[in-house]
Amino acid sequence: MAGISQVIIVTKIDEFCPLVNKDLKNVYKSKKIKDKMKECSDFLNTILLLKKFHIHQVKETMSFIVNKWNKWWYGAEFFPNDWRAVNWDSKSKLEDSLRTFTPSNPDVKKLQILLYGPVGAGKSTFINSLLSVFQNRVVSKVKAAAASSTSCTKTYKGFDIKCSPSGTLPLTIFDFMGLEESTEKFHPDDLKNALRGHLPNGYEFTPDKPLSSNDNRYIKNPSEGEETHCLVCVVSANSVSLMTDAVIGRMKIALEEANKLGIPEAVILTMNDQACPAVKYDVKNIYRSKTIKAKMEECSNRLQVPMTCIFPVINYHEEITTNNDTDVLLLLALKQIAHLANDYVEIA
Ligand SMILES: Nc1nc2c(ncn2[C@@H]2O[C@H](COP(=O)(O)OP(=O)(O)O)[C@@H](O)[C@H]2O)c(=O)[nH]1
Ligand SMILES: [Mg+2]
Repeated sequence: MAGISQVIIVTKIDEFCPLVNKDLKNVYKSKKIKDKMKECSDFLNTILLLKKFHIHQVKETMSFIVNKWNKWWYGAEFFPNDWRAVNWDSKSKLEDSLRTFTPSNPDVKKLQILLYGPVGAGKSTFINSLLSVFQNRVVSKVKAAAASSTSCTKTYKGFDIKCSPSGTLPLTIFDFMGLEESTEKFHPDDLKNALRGHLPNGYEFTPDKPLSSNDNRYIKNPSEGEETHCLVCVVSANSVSLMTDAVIGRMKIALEEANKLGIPEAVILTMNDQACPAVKYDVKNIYRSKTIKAKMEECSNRLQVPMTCIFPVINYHEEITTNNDTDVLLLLALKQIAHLANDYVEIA
């Protein structure tokens, strides 16, 4: 049976060591402090160091304690400040900016966003989460998988995001069939067809056969409004390290194809609540968690997508009500995607 957790708080470390008195950051450089900790650890193995409070050092000391606490409690290391600035009070401003967004090209009524990525990464749940934000309730319109081995999505379907009072946002999000480890349930040429606007909304995938240009469902001369304007890869933070080279390779082929056509790309990193317990506890920790930044960097390296195009979110996956902080992260990601897509359709 696990015993009651025990901690030693070592106080007055500034009085004890002049080096620490000069600068708190020296705490783990000081040999004196280390020796003292060794003495304590004969009794216990969890030690928190505390500097005697001086009013002008309260903030620094508090952040030091909070960081130690997070490391001890969640196993999560934190940056002293958010490394990417987020205004958590900006929800209604973000919602308004998306509601009133107008594509810069009059021939494009709705920006076409294509979601792509491994089965179970959270593509369908991401669409449900965006629908939820604008309806202020958790929506489950798109079928999401309970277990994530095979794709629930068998049809190429575009979703509009309802919002009041204007009706829908000026973008359509297409849920593409999920990438599977072994056998693919769609032909790779169908992805190329989707990027170029040849696939009709509602098209049903066939594993070994792409939509032929002779098929009457094939859109022969897609208008600018029918092409894909942004390719969004959806990846789970929880499994970014576990993705096989084969899956990464297929995602990179899609990204290269988009690149060839000049279509911008973005990555939605989901399941950050599973990747870092401190983020599950409080969404606002997302840009302070070193774990999440490392996941984003890994994603950036493996997919060769810049960090500026990677957006970590938490999807509504078990909640029954929406909340401000989760909404803000989802809205920030959607706003950036809308801007990337709009840059593509903008007439020079
Ligand atoms: N904890 C957590 N679970 C998620 C998140 N996003 C999706 N899920 C769950 O992951 C599973 C697969 O999601 P789904 O949207 O069907 O993946 P898809 O195959 O990419 O469409 C579902 O059980 C979701 O509830 C997230 O951000 N956090
Ligand atoms: Mg799906």
